[in-house]
Amino acid sequence: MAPLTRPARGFTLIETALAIVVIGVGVLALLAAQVAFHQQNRWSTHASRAMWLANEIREGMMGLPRHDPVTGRDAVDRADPETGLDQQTGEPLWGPEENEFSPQDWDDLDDFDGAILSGPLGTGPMDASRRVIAGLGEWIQRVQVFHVEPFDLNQPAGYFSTDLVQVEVTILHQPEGAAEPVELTRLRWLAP
Ligand SMILES: [Ca+2]
Ligand SMILES: [Ca+2]
Repeated sequence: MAPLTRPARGFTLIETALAIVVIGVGVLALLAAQVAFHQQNRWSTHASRAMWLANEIREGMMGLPRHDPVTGRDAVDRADPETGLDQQTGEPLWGPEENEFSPQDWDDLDDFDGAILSGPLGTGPMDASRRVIAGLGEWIQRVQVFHVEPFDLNQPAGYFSTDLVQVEVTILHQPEGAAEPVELTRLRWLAP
């Protein structure tokens, strides 16, 4: 009598198809997880770089006086609080003085107001010693300096109308080809 042996049997078409589906789903899930990981990683790299760039400005402004070392407190009495212009001559009293052309010349807090240190334009971003940082052409630092009300630090006050000066640095990122920059972080502090 012939031994009872089961005939050799391969995988059916359905089994093979099922296996392919199961493996396929697994691979897709792995790929999706990897993409999510890279996005998360890129976001946290961007977030920490943005905070670093904001802090470079903060460090660079440390120790600056509220009034220009040459013109002193003259502006306090002469300025129109609405416009920041000299009430008699119409000259601007807020911002860089007339002989201050580049960030290296800025020597008081309001000289930084309105500064846009832009990688795409080649004027930034700037480090604490006011040099353009190489290789960060997609980054922009925007600086605003303004007086605030003593009883509400979120409330901007007229030019030279209070003793409290607030600085706000906004960091934007604009990848090559993007139409608009995206704001990544904002750092605000009261000048000491
Ligand atoms: Ca100034
Ligand atoms: Ca100045």
